[in-house]
Amino acid sequence: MGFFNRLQESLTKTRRGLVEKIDHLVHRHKSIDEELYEELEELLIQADVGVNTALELVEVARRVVRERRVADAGELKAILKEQIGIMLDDGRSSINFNREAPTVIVVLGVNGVGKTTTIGKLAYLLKSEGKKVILGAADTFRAAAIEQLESWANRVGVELIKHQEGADPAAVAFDSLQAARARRADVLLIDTAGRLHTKSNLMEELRKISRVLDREMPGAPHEVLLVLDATTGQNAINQAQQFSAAAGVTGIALTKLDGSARGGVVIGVNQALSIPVKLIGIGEEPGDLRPFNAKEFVDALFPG
Ligand SMILES: Nc1nc2c(ncn2[C@@H]2O[C@H](COP(=O)(O)OP(=O)(O)O)[C@@H](O)[C@H]2O)c(=O)[nH]1
Ligand SMILES: [Mg+2]
Repeated sequence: MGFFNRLQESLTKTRRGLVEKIDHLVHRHKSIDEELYEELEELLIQADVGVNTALELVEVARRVVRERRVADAGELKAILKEQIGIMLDDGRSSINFNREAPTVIVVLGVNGVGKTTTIGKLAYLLKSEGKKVILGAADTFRAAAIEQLESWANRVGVELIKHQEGADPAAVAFDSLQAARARRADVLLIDTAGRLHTKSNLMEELRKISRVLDREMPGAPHEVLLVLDATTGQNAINQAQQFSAAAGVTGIALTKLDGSARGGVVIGVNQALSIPVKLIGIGEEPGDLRPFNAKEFVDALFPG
């Protein structure tokens, strides 16, 4: 099965919670009135697009309906599909590759969202594009975290730079960058811890990693990817707010869209912080990560 079909399948629950409800709504109403807009707003909020984004979408729908003199409620679905596509397609959804190698990508996020797995899958994706990839194991909090990344490195066939458990993550980042340069790697992917004793501690550690990288290679990291778990809905948006305030997030990798009923969060996350979603994860296998494409996403969500 191709990625598009699997994406479509992985959005089944989200489609049920959003698109099929829109279908029912417009069938019940036939004509477009105030009550319809109110129900639409509620339905969007329930589908995890977030309150502000829901309000914004309904506003946009109203404007389009007025401008195009739409009378039939049945046309509302196509308008929403179109406008969600426009919202998501902000032209910044691809990974920032630096002109000078290596491109340094730091991966952040709370425990369990899928950072390490996303790095493994991203290494696989980049390698399949002919790029030389190195991984840096800067989540030194637990030995198991280093081993997990190492097993991905072996599985995908890329090199890993690691220190002992408990080592300074910034030192691992520094050594990884040295190694990436020495071996002429195209991309360095750095894993980080999701939890320390306190949150301010974690944020300080992440800032230190960035400082050390920038000192070694001005401009690095070129991408700070925040990993968010799509099954956590509004929580994901809260995490995005916290991390982006502290760590200069440049893009989002949204994982676990497979089996999530909360795929609407893609729209909310993108809008709430104006940080583009760059990657989406739909499973645990190496091939289950894909650059985010707004058109592909809305086509999978709103088939037909
Ligand atoms: N179904 C599914 N599971 C995922 C996805 N990404 C990660 N996982 C699983 O989520 C769990 C936590 O992932 P991990 O990479 O260890 O998270 P980390 O703590 O942020 O590094 C693991 O069991 C992964 O296999 C995804 O896109 N889909
Ligand atoms: Mg991890």
